[in-house]
Amino acid sequence: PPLIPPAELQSFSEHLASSKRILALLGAGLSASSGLPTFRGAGGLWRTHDATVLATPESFEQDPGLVWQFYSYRRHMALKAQPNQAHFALAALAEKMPGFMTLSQNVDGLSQRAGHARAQLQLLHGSLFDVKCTSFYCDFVEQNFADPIVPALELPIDESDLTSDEARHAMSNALNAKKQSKELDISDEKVALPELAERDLPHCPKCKEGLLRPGVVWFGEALPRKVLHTIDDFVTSSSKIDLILVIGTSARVYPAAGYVDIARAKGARVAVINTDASDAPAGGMRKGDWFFRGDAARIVPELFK
Ligand code: BJW
Repeated sequence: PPLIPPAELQSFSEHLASSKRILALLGAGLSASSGLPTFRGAGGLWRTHDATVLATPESFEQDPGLVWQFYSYRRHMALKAQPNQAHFALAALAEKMPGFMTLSQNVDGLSQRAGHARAQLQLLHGSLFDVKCTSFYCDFVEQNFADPIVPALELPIDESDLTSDEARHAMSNALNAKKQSKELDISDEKVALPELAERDLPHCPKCKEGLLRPGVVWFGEALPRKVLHTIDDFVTSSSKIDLILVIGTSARVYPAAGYVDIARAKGARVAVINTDASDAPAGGMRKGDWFFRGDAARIVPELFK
């Protein structure tokens, strides 16, 4: 059977062709086929921890070492992952259409690496590769792609299947060990987590005191003000939004999910791309909406052909 029912593809394509103002709301499902796990459902556990519980200021307060291990692991995985065809298709649409704006909940950097124009890409939940000082008195923020960000966060390597010669070499040369990809998967609870002292965690190079934290938005925290303003401007500067694409997101986290209703209120038709037929936006599906069921990495490029 075709990936997308032909009649639906046609009605969508016609609407797309006549659209001038388009929003895309992206979630973790977009990067699923790049090998990065989603938050809810299968893969939402990191070791024994619910990923949405680790993504809170309370968890960081309680156990900054564990939370840094979680984020350091995800930085590493995101750097190893490659953008998929959907990331590239969205980047190409942005280039073609000045009235297109992407609202991404993803922190993995894959849209940027697919060449998505930054002015048309709003990062609602920050980035794994921003770090900021936690001290109230310090305003330090930077982009940081170092992997690991500090030596203590180096992934442990599996020495059991190395020869003793290799093991000795690997111990003295972590980089080489990485190349041999003997590193252990610390998302697996059976793998022992190295113990970390607070002084081994990333510290602020500016105030020399504060602990650094990932520049992502945790539950209960406000989204970046500049991002919210830019989206507000996009929405209010036009009397009409033609279409909102809701791609690979459970659309349950606010204020992100609220953009679906905001777009609808401006006349937008909604196209959902999701592997799970039950993951419609909170208000449910309406007449004129499309639900394209399947892997975003395969469906999105077809939709923009
Ligand atoms: C595929 C696929 C494939 C799989 N192809 N599809 C109103 C009502 C109720 C609560 C609130 C409200 N307003 C605010 C709240 C509180 C809270 C909230 O929304 N809670 C809800 C859970 C109820 N919101 C907040 O706290 C936000 N802040 C806030 O509101 O601040 C107010 C404030 C103002 C002023 C001062 C102070 C405060 C902040 C929310 C931050 C969310 N952060 C996280 C972590 C980011 C860092 C990190 O990555 O670690 O963001 S949580 C997590 O959820 C992450 C994601 O971006 C986000 C959304 O998840 P997403 O992307 O949808 O992933 P999944 O796993 O849920 O879904 C994947 C989907 O893909 C599924 O549907 C699959 O089927 C599908 N899929 N493979 C296509 N191959």
